[in-house]
Amino acid sequence: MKVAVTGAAGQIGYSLLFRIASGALLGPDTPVELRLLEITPALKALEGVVMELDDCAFPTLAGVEIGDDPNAIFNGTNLAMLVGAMPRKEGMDRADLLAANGKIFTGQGKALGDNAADDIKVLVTGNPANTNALIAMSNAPDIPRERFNALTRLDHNRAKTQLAKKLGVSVTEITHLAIWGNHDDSMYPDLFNTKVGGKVAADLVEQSWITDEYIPTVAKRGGAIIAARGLSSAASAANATIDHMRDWVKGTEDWVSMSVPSDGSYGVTEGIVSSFPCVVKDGKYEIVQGIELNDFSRERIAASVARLESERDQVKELGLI
Ligand code: NAX
Repeated sequence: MKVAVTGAAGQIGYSLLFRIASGALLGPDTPVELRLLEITPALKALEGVVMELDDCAFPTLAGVEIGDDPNAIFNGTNLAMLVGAMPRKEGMDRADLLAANGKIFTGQGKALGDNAADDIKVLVTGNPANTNALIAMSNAPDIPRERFNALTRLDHNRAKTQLAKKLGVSVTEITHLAIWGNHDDSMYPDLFNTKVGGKVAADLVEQSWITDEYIPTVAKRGGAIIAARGLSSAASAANATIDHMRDWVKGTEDWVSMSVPSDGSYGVTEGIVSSFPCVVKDGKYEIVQGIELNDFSRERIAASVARLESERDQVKELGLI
């Protein structure tokens, strides 16, 4: 399997590549060829990372190719993890950030459309992930839309652990958890459908805890990690990227949170890339249907979807989609 990673010399890349190469993504029996994209000034650093990959002698690593040309790197790619993005710099507002990333994701979307394998699956981690996925998807009209996802699995994993800690249970007891909406501080973890040892999670905690502690803790976790570590989350983001792609390829038993192009389910505006509870079978995800959402959940989801609509409108105005 040819697995492309962009932003490969970055922080997340430094965790992600070694896990993919060691078999954590596709298992011990599937050789992977890594195809690593970086901007030209970062290629030297990337060469160093490749030396370290060599020095691991991973049995599942069949080869590594690096470069700064997306057309060459995406050639024949089966799985693409789009991690590299333009970070927000001082003086940049959200519109500047969307425009700067727009250039990257229009180009990479086109390059994927022109060069990737027929079974390509694309997962966007680089922020603003949902809208970057929308841009890439819109610029690759020959790739089915449902092959473009964005990462909300890190929010999902954070939400699971915070709930497990509150209730003093193992994460393995928690099922049917899902993040809805955008990967930003408006994302909504729904505890009214989450089960803990068969019971409804929301019945085991106070509503005030959900509103005032739980949701803000999950939403602000990235900031808390920056405050403590001096750097943004990287190993956990790499882990979530692997979790999402592995489940998309290999299938799921429980619900997982995936940001996918909306088909209008639950009133989420069609076409935007929003997080839903999903299950995967035979390499295809489905948005879980028939979930009951109470007024609180509907309000929170609508607020997050409104953010996504606003980002979509901005990138439309910029001519990126
Ligand atoms: P780094 O700044 O360490 O690495 C990013 C790398 O991308 C750099 O090496 C840079 O040279 C490269 N890059 C920039 N433009 C590129 C292009 N056009 N083609 C190829 N490579 C390019 O950031 P890192 O900490 O690794 O984070 C990467 C992205 O993940 C950021 O956008 C970040 O905001 C996002 N995150 C997303 C998360 C999520 O849950 N969706 C959580 C973690 C993370 O914050």
